Amino acid sequence: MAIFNLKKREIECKVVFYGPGRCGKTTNLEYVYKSHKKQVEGEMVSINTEGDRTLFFDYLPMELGKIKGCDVRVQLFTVPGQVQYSSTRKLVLRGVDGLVFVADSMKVRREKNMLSLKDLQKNLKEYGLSVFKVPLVLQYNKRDLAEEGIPLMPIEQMEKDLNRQLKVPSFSGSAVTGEGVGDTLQSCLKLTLQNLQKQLGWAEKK
Ligand SMILES: Nc1nc2c(ncn2[C@@H]2O[C@H](COP(=O)(O)OP(=O)(O)OP(=O)(O)O)[C@@H](O)[C@H]2O)c(=O)[nH]1
Ligand SMILES: [Mg+2]
Repeated sequence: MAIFNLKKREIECKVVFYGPGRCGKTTNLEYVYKSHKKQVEGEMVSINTEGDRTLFFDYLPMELGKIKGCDVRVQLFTVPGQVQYSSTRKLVLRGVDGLVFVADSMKVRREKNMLSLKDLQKNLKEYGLSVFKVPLVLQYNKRDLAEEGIPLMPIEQMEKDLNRQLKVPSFSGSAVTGEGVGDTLQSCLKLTLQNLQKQLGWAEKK
Protein backbone atom coordinates (compact mmCIF):
# COMPACT_ATOMS: atom_id res chain seq x y z
CA MET A 1 0.00 0.00 0.00
CA ALA A 2 1.40 3.36 -0.98
CA ILE A 3 2.23 5.90 1.69
CA PHE A 4 0.46 9.20 1.17
CA ASN A 5 1.91 11.98 3.29
CA LEU A 6 -0.16 14.89 2.06
CA LYS A 7 1.15 17.18 4.79
CA LYS A 8 4.70 16.73 3.53
CA ARG A 9 3.30 16.44 0.02
CA GLU A 10 4.94 13.07 -0.60
CA ILE A 11 3.72 9.86 -2.15
CA GLU A 12 5.73 6.67 -1.94
CA CYS A 13 4.83 3.48 -3.76
CA LYS A 14 6.25 0.04 -4.31
CA VAL A 15 6.76 -1.88 -7.55
CA VAL A 16 7.90 -5.50 -7.47
CA PHE A 17 9.61 -7.50 -10.23
CA TYR A 18 8.32 -11.07 -9.97
CA GLY A 19 9.11 -14.19 -12.00
CA PRO A 20 10.85 -17.57 -11.95
CA GLY A 21 14.48 -18.10 -10.95
CA ARG A 22 17.04 -16.80 -13.45
CA CYS A 23 14.45 -15.08 -15.67
CA GLY A 24 16.33 -11.77 -15.38
CA LYS A 25 14.66 -9.72 -12.63
CA THR A 26 17.92 -8.55 -11.07
CA THR A 27 19.39 -7.83 -14.53
CA ASN A 28 16.33 -5.64 -15.28
CA LEU A 29 16.89 -3.63 -12.13
CA GLU A 30 20.61 -3.31 -12.86
CA TYR A 31 19.77 -1.92 -16.28
CA VAL A 32 17.27 0.56 -14.80
CA TYR A 33 19.95 1.62 -12.32
CA LYS A 34 22.45 2.28 -15.13
CA SER A 35 20.03 3.93 -17.53
CA HIS A 36 17.99 6.14 -15.19
CA LYS A 37 20.79 7.73 -13.16
CA LYS A 38 18.95 11.04 -12.87
CA GLN A 39 15.89 9.50 -11.24
CA VAL A 40 17.71 7.00 -9.05
CA GLU A 41 17.97 8.10 -5.43
CA GLY A 42 20.98 6.43 -3.82
CA GLU A 43 22.48 3.03 -4.46
CA MET A 44 20.95 -0.21 -5.63
CA VAL A 45 21.00 -2.73 -2.79
CA SER A 46 21.28 -6.43 -3.63
CA ILE A 47 21.20 -9.24 -1.14
CA ASN A 48 22.62 -12.23 -2.99
CA THR A 49 23.98 -15.68 -2.43
CA GLU A 50 27.52 -16.40 -3.59
CA GLY A 51 26.33 -17.56 -6.99
CA ASP A 52 24.71 -14.17 -7.61
CA ARG A 53 21.21 -15.49 -7.13
CA THR A 54 18.91 -13.19 -5.21
CA LEU A 55 18.69 -14.40 -1.63
CA PHE A 56 16.27 -11.83 -0.24
CA PHE A 57 15.66 -8.98 -2.66
CA ASP A 58 17.16 -6.20 -4.76
CA TYR A 59 16.10 -2.67 -3.95
CA LEU A 60 16.28 0.53 -5.98
CA PRO A 61 14.64 3.81 -4.93
CA MET A 62 13.63 6.27 -7.67
CA GLU A 63 12.16 9.74 -7.87
CA LEU A 64 9.38 10.18 -10.39
CA GLY A 65 8.68 13.90 -10.22
CA LYS A 66 5.52 15.59 -9.03
CA ILE A 67 1.81 14.91 -9.21
CA LYS A 68 -0.42 17.76 -8.02
CA GLY A 69 2.53 19.30 -6.19
CA CYS A 70 3.42 16.05 -4.39
CA ASP A 71 6.85 14.43 -4.76
CA VAL A 72 6.35 10.91 -6.03
CA ARG A 73 8.86 8.21 -5.18
CA VAL A 74 8.87 4.55 -6.09
CA GLN A 75 10.74 1.72 -4.48
CA LEU A 76 11.61 -1.02 -6.95
CA PHE A 77 12.11 -4.52 -5.56
CA THR A 78 12.86 -7.94 -7.02
CA VAL A 79 11.90 -11.21 -5.40
CA PRO A 80 14.13 -14.29 -5.23
CA GLY A 81 12.80 -16.58 -7.96
CA GLN A 82 14.13 -19.88 -6.67
CA VAL A 83 11.27 -22.13 -5.61
CA GLN A 84 12.56 -22.65 -2.05
CA TYR A 85 12.34 -18.93 -1.20
CA SER A 86 8.58 -18.89 -1.24
CA SER A 87 8.09 -17.17 2.11
CA THR A 88 10.59 -14.44 1.19
CA ARG A 89 8.73 -13.79 -2.04
CA LYS A 90 5.54 -13.33 -0.11
CA LEU A 91 7.24 -10.96 2.32
CA VAL A 92 8.70 -8.80 -0.47
CA LEU A 93 5.26 -8.63 -2.07
CA ARG A 94 3.73 -7.06 1.01
CA GLY A 95 2.30 -3.63 0.30
CA VAL A 96 2.86 -3.90 -3.45
CA ASP A 97 1.33 -1.17 -5.65
CA GLY A 98 2.44 -2.41 -9.07
CA LEU A 99 4.03 -5.48 -10.61
CA VAL A 100 6.31 -6.44 -13.48
CA PHE A 101 6.14 -10.16 -14.20
CA VAL A 102 9.35 -11.15 -15.99
CA ALA A 103 8.97 -14.32 -18.03
CA ASP A 104 11.88 -16.26 -19.49
CA SER A 105 11.55 -16.70 -23.25
CA MET A 106 13.64 -19.88 -23.36
CA LYS A 107 11.55 -22.87 -24.41
CA VAL A 108 12.91 -24.95 -21.53
CA ARG A 109 11.50 -22.44 -19.03
CA ARG A 110 7.90 -22.57 -20.25
CA GLU A 111 6.50 -24.43 -17.28
CA LYS A 112 8.54 -22.42 -14.77
CA ASN A 113 6.95 -19.22 -16.07
CA MET A 114 3.45 -20.59 -15.67
CA LEU A 115 4.15 -21.94 -12.19
CA SER A 116 5.61 -18.62 -11.10
CA LEU A 117 2.56 -16.72 -12.34
CA LYS A 118 0.36 -19.10 -10.32
CA ASP A 119 2.61 -18.54 -7.30
CA LEU A 120 2.18 -14.78 -7.73
CA GLN A 121 -1.58 -15.16 -7.93
CA LYS A 122 -1.63 -17.25 -4.76
CA ASN A 123 0.62 -14.87 -2.81
CA LEU A 124 -1.40 -11.83 -3.87
CA LYS A 125 -4.58 -13.57 -2.77
CA GLU A 126 -3.11 -14.03 0.70
CA TYR A 127 -2.82 -10.24 0.91
CA GLY A 128 -6.38 -9.85 -0.33
CA LEU A 129 -5.24 -8.73 -3.79
CA SER A 130 -6.23 -10.06 -7.19
CA VAL A 131 -3.83 -10.57 -10.07
CA PHE A 132 -6.67 -9.26 -12.28
CA LYS A 133 -6.91 -5.96 -10.42
CA VAL A 134 -3.41 -5.05 -9.36
CA PRO A 135 -1.45 -2.89 -11.86
CA LEU A 136 0.57 -5.49 -13.78
CA VAL A 137 2.65 -5.73 -16.95
CA LEU A 138 4.47 -8.69 -18.49
CA GLN A 139 7.94 -8.78 -19.96
CA TYR A 140 9.08 -11.56 -22.28
CA ASN A 141 12.76 -11.43 -21.52
CA LYS A 142 15.92 -12.82 -23.14
CA ARG A 143 14.76 -12.28 -26.73
CA ASP A 144 18.44 -11.60 -27.61
CA LEU A 145 19.20 -15.30 -27.16
CA ALA A 146 17.53 -16.09 -30.51
CA GLU A 147 20.67 -14.79 -32.19
CA GLU A 148 22.71 -17.37 -30.35
CA GLY A 149 20.54 -20.16 -31.68
CA ILE A 150 18.87 -20.87 -28.34
CA PRO A 151 15.28 -22.10 -28.85
CA LEU A 152 12.85 -19.42 -27.67
CA MET A 153 9.07 -19.51 -27.44
CA PRO A 154 7.22 -17.42 -30.03
CA ILE A 155 5.63 -14.34 -28.46
CA GLU A 156 2.17 -15.66 -29.47
CA GLN A 157 2.73 -18.76 -27.37
CA MET A 158 3.86 -16.74 -24.36
CA GLU A 159 0.80 -14.53 -24.74
CA LYS A 160 -1.41 -17.63 -24.76
CA ASP A 161 0.34 -19.20 -21.79
CA LEU A 162 0.51 -16.14 -19.58
CA ASN A 163 -1.69 -13.33 -20.85
CA ARG A 164 -4.77 -14.98 -22.30
CA GLN A 165 -6.86 -14.20 -19.23
CA LEU A 166 -4.94 -11.29 -17.78
CA LYS A 167 -4.90 -9.19 -20.97
CA VAL A 168 -2.34 -6.77 -19.54
CA PRO A 169 0.34 -4.81 -21.45
CA SER A 170 3.25 -7.05 -22.48
CA PHE A 171 6.71 -6.25 -23.82
CA SER A 172 9.40 -8.35 -25.40
CA GLY A 173 12.92 -7.41 -24.48
CA SER A 174 16.33 -8.19 -23.18
CA ALA A 175 17.53 -7.10 -19.77
CA VAL A 176 21.10 -7.59 -20.99
CA THR A 177 20.88 -5.26 -24.00
CA GLY A 178 18.24 -3.10 -22.30
CA GLU A 179 15.72 -3.54 -25.10
CA GLY A 180 12.20 -3.13 -23.74
CA VAL A 181 13.36 -2.54 -20.15
CA GLY A 182 12.42 1.14 -20.06
CA ASP A 183 9.10 0.55 -21.85
CA THR A 184 8.18 -2.22 -19.40
CA LEU A 185 8.90 -0.07 -16.37
CA GLN A 186 7.22 3.01 -17.80
CA SER A 187 4.07 1.10 -18.57
CA CYS A 188 3.98 -0.39 -15.09
CA LEU A 189 4.57 2.98 -13.43
CA LYS A 190 1.83 4.56 -15.54
CA LEU A 191 -0.70 1.95 -14.44
CA THR A 192 0.49 2.12 -10.84
CA LEU A 193 0.24 5.90 -10.63
CA GLN A 194 -3.16 5.92 -12.34
CA ASN A 195 -4.36 3.47 -9.74
CA LEU A 196 -2.95 5.54 -6.85
CA GLN A 197 -4.59 8.66 -8.22
CA LYS A 198 -7.87 6.76 -8.34
CA GLN A 199 -7.41 5.79 -4.69
CA LEU A 200 -6.86 9.45 -3.83
CA GLY A 201 -9.86 10.52 -5.85
CA TRP A 202 -7.55 12.38 -8.19
CA ALA A 203 -8.44 10.44 -11.30
CA GLU A 204 -9.03 12.63 -14.31
CA LYS A 205 -12.69 12.86 -15.22
CA LYS A 206 -13.32 11.69 -18.76
N1 LIG B 1 21.09 -13.35 -22.79
C1 LIG B 1 20.39 -12.85 -21.77
N2 LIG B 1 20.70 -13.22 -20.52
C2 LIG B 1 19.98 -12.69 -19.51
C3 LIG B 1 18.91 -11.77 -19.72
N3 LIG B 1 18.41 -11.42 -18.51
C4 LIG B 1 19.13 -12.08 -17.61
N4 LIG B 1 20.08 -12.85 -18.18
C5 LIG B 1 21.06 -13.74 -17.54
O1 LIG B 1 20.35 -14.72 -16.81
C6 LIG B 1 21.00 -15.00 -15.57
C7 LIG B 1 20.05 -14.77 -14.42
O2 LIG B 1 19.71 -13.39 -14.37
P1 LIG B 1 19.22 -12.67 -13.02
O3 LIG B 1 18.89 -11.27 -13.37
O4 LIG B 1 20.19 -12.91 -11.92
O5 LIG B 1 17.91 -13.51 -12.75
P2 LIG B 1 16.88 -13.35 -11.54
O6 LIG B 1 15.52 -13.41 -12.14
O7 LIG B 1 17.21 -12.17 -10.72
O8 LIG B 1 17.18 -14.71 -10.73
P3 LIG B 1 16.86 -15.01 -9.16
O9 LIG B 1 17.49 -13.91 -8.37
O10 LIG B 1 17.48 -16.34 -8.88
O11 LIG B 1 15.38 -15.05 -9.02
C8 LIG B 1 22.25 -14.10 -15.54
O12 LIG B 1 23.35 -14.84 -16.00
C9 LIG B 1 21.90 -12.98 -16.51
O13 LIG B 1 23.03 -12.40 -17.12
C10 LIG B 1 18.61 -11.40 -21.08
O14 LIG B 1 17.71 -10.63 -21.39
N5 LIG B 1 19.37 -11.99 -22.05
MG1 LIG C 1 17.63 -11.91 -8.76
